[in-house]
Amino acid sequence: MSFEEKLVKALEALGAKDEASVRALFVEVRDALESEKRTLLSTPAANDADRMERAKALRDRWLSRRNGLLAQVDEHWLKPASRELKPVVGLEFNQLRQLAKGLEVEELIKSVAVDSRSAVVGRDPNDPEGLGAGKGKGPTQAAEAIGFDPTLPGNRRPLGSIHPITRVQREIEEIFLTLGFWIESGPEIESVYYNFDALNIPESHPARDDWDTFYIDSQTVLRTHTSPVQIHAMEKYGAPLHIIIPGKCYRRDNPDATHYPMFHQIEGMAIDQDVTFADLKGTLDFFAKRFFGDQTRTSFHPSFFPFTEPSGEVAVSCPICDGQGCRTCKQSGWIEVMGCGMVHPEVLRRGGIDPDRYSGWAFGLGVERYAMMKYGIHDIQLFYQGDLRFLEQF
Ligand code: FA5
Repeated sequence: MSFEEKLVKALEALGAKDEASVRALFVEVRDALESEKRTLLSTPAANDADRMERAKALRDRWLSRRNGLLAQVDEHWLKPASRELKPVVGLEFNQLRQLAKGLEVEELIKSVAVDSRSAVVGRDPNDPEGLGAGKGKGPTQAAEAIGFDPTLPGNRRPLGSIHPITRVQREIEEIFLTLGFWIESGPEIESVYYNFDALNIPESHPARDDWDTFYIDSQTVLRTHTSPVQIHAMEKYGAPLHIIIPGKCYRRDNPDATHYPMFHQIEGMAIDQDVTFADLKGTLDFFAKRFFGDQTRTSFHPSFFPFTEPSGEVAVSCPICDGQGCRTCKQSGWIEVMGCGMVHPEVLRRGGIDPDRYSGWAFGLGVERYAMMKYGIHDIQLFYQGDLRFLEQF
């Protein structure tokens, strides 16, 4: 069976029932990825356009969000993995994702460029210093072989770049992946039950006004936050659980400098035995230092969310003025960056987890806010106006 055929089968159907057999499957996938990359780099291209086209095709084959090979690993191996195998599948999947970063077109073009330069000077790409001298072709033949005239001025072809929101989302994901969390996702079109009721927000609760949204019909909404995926994940995997949930959310908010009707959140959730608020504080303090810099301090204030008890807001010392007070932090020295708390026992129960045996914490943050702080952007609307003068800066 080819590795591609294996990707559309569940681990169980492939007989992968322990860590060793899961690892062996991932080795096969990684080998295939590296071999396809090597083939691309070593096959001469007719011209720049041909090279770019082939680089994009390889990138899409592996990384296309919809049906790329990595998406299939996610769909058929990671998501349905049993509770016992989930950690090793998650770990292997993360390593595969790291490796697959080398297939982004910018990276491939860089590698091709290094390869081409090596060929032009008649050197082996694995021997850029030419230590195995005499083996390479002469400069002219090599340049002809790859259809490249080094005497001509270079052709600059505009490359798309990664949207700042995606960039920041990936950066946050990486921090939690290194801590052993895995990525979970859920539907953007959500039932009223998961968006509200299961999160301890009954129909009469005033919090429904704060999270007013777009209704598809009386029982179906565009989700207002990523928190409903807490319930989906608990139902699916039970405890213990360590996940982050990035995704789009929608609210009936008028656009202004800090609000948009569509935005992105990242939810985090950890459930296990004896999990305490101290674990939550330690994890979020670590995260803040990684994202904003080692000098960052965190501060927790009491707050209210119906699905956590106790609940809090986390503030970080202003990364612009280091807590001295400036325009960005409105002279307070602090910036609020997320809501959090201990998962309410009723929410655990709704997810099918026994609150007498397990406890957990959760947080939710707005990605746009992080991107605005990171890049000093003062109007959220810039992210979604599609203005190239703005986007090309990233
Ligand atoms: C929530 O949505 C909670 N679900 C977060 C949570 C999860 C708390 C788990 C406790 C435990 P809140 O409504 O404050 O909380 O939204 C979180 C973040 O989403 C906000 O801080 C803000 O950065 C972002 N956000 C909310 N509405 C918008 C909007 N219209 N435009 C852009 N960002 C928004």
